[in-house]
Amino acid sequence: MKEALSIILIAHNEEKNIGSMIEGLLKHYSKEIMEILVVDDASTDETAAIAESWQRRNLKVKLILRTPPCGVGRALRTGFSHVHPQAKYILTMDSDFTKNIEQVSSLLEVIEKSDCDGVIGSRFIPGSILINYPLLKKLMNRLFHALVRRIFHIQQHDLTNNFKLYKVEIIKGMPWRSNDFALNAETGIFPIIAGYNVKEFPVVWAGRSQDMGKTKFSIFKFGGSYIRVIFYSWILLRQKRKISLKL
Ligand SMILES: Nc1nc2c(ncn2[C@@H]2O[C@H](COP(=O)(O)OP(=O)(O)OP(=O)(O)O)[C@@H](O)[C@H]2O)c(=O)[nH]1
Ligand SMILES: [Mg+2]
Repeated sequence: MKEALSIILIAHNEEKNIGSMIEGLLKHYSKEIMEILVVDDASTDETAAIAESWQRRNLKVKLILRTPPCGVGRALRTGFSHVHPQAKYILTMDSDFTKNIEQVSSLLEVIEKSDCDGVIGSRFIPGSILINYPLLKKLMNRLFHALVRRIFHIQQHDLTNNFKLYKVEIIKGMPWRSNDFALNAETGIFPIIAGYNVKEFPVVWAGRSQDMGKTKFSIFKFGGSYIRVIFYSWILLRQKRKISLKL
């Protein structure tokens, strides 16, 4: 694959990680990468300055500066709308996913060598490794997945990890709705409900160590948004059924 990959890195106060993410991705995948879109949401630290210095040095790095209201969903949607028209694949990643950089090649291999439309970097299948995953977060995550898998008859085990590789047309064609972290659930569920062939590949997930800055996720703040995604998914499923009835 030659320069067909658009990578979206969402970032809010990630000065400790964003430089190594950009550097690591460019070092390992200069042949595959068409662009790295860093979507910064009003960071108050050096995140934007670091990304800008990379942008000056490398034409593939593009910094997108958002203004409030902030949010993971808003940032991802902004990233989606800026993807280069000639990109073939979109890879989404968090800015603290330095341990996943080497695994990008595995995701690319799966999508290139099989007939699938997308690959989810999965934390919950044999071969996955979890480091420092807080117990409450894991429990809520598993509960959410149990519900979603049962309601929508979904086979995949991890829908909410923001380490996903899709063909561009899938990302461009979905009715994304959430403004916050819950968009990471939509990017897992919506394409599957729409009928696309989505595979999983086991990955590492490492919680932040002390030198990686603070987390922005809170179950109490964002939990309700994940429940709303179940409702949005149900609407999408109904629309899909209506369309297939008409055909
Ligand atoms: N653009 C943007 N990015 C955000 C916002 N909130 C969080 N992020 C980014 O979303 C990603 C995930 O946030 P994290 O704080 O790592 O949350 P987490 O991965 O669930 O938990 P930890 O890794 O344990 O902190 C990181 O790259 C953050 O910088 C936001 O409002 N806007
Ligand atoms: Mg994180």
